[in-house]
Amino acid sequence: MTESSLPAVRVSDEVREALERAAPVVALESTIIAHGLPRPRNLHVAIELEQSVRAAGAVPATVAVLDGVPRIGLAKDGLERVASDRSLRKLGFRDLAPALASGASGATTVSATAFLAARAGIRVFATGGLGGVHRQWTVTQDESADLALLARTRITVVCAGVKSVLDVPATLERLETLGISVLGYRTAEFPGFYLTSSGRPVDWTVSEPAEVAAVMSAQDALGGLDSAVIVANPVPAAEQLDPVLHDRVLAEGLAAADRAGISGQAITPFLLSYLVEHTGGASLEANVAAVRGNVRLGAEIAVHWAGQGA
Ligand code: PSU
Ligand code: MN
Repeated sequence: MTESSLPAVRVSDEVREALERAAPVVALESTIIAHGLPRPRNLHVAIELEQSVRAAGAVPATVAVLDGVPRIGLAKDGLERVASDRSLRKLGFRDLAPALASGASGATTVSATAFLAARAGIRVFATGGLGGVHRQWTVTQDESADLALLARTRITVVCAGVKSVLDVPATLERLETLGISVLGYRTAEFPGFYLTSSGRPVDWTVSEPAEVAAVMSAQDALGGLDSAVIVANPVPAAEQLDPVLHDRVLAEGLAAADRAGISGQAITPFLLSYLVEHTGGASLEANVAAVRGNVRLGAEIAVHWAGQGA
């Protein structure tokens, strides 16, 4: 897709040329950089992720909105801005039109990134964890817009599941209801983000990037399936958070949030920083390891999808 047919969106020259050649491209989100990882580590991770996509033979397309312009593919100064500008908003897909109209800048969540990437013709997207159904959903009705957007967007998303601060079983039920395919990558269990397994089964397991590309081809051959395929890729066992520590600290964090009367939007940042602090930073290392693995796998899938796999 060219800029002229997508006037509101600026696709970098490198990404546009890759798409025109049908070369492998991997979309990357920016919320994880701006709001998900501490500074200055976030910039180092952002740069490393792009390098790892290139090393695998694909072109990285980090997505963000800068000064009212959705950007697909950021140069170094764009990445630096996303990593350092504390005024950047967090933009879901419903925020895109108001952000464009007002000239706002923001990092894109999974929903906004998947929306923009798919519009530009990018089929593979790698991230850390998806948003999902929050604990206390029956009271708050808090469910990430990621799920609704992925229900109507034909894109393959590589992730390590959803964070255990969410309601994992409820999220899996919603994925089923919404018709989003879930493939365990070399696992029959849905990953637990910080943990290799959430303990919940998945219905389908694939073992190679080429198998994911085959699922994508089958989706196209069927037609009319405008929903996402999730490739659920566990953090390697050697790099996961110690499950005993995870379960203990999460339970303590949930109890602490309850005592402090924290609920709604505030609970996720509270629990995430509680986990980082009370695991001595180990949850952050597991988080980075998970993202790293997903981006590497996303690049391999994109290479196979472009017909260049071995
Ligand atoms: N999960 C993570 N780290 C993140 C996010 C999710 O482990 O940074 C971000 C993603 O950008 C995701 C968003 O799309 O949070 C979901 O936010 P919400 O629940 O507000 O939709
Ligand atoms: Mn929410």
